[in-house]
Amino acid sequence: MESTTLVAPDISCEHCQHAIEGAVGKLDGVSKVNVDIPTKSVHINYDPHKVTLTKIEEVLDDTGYTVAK
Ligand SMILES: [Cu+2]
Repeated sequence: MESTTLVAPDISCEHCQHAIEGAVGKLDGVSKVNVDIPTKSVHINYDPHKVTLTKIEEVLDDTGYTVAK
């Protein structure tokens, strides 16, 4: 199990939090996703054998929250 923190500058409110937690949380291999609104960050625990970081970033992008590099 790996954990990572991604920053998505478009996170601004609880709606964003719920949208992200719903979209990323339903990915196979993601065991935990927590959005912190003040820091605009997404903490994710995932199994790299089941889901890649690239895939997670794609889902965030599709949901409207592009990850800052
Ligand atoms: Cu919002």
